[in-house]
Amino acid sequence: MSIVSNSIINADAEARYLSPGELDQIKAFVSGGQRRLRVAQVLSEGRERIVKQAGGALFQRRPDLVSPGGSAYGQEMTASCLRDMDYYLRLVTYGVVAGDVTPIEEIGVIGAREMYKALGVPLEAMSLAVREMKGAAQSLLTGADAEEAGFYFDYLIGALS
Ligand SMILES: CCC1=C(C)/C(=C/C2=NC(=C\c3[nH]c(/C=C4\NC(=O)[C@H](C)[C@H]4CC)c(C)c3CCC(=O)O)/C(CCC(=O)O)=C2C)NC1=O
Repeated sequence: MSIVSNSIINADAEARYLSPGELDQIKAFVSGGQRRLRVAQVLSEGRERIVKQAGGALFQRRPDLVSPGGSAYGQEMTASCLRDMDYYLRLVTYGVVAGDVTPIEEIGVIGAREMYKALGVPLEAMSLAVREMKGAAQSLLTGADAEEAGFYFDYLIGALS
């Protein structure tokens, strides 16, 4: 789940001490800790604004989604769509904190293709929604913080397309 627990599991499986390489990776993880926590906090606190802004941008770009016959048409469907966006933003914060895409993958990517297919929701539009969230999130972040968050959004954009 994180580099720390993974390294310990791997080392203990071989009943050995953590290797210099593993300790280096953990050192990098720990020294980036303040940044990751700061980014996760900004995203968590900005979640309403990020989802609202990105949702607006998505429906402006893809008016077909909220038109009759569209996969987010009607108040309830639009609400489900925005809720899914909030789910994925939450998963991005998990990834940022863990310094690892595994939580995003396990909770939100595995099986997503089949699920959205069954629901009649185009996956590529879900990916676009995440792309819009990345844009909205980056307006709240600068420099290396924006890059840190961008990595997890990019992972998700790729995984959902
Ligand atoms: C945290 C992990 C997790 C995910 C990811 C998740 C997704 C998820 N999205 C769903 C529905 C939905 N998802 C959408 C989403 C969209 N429609 C569009 O056109 C857009 C492209 C997109 C928004 C950007 C919509 C409209 C529904 C409702 C579909 C329906 O009721 O027919 C459903 C079906 C059940 C329900 O409505 O709650 C699930 C399980 N649930 C989870 O627990």
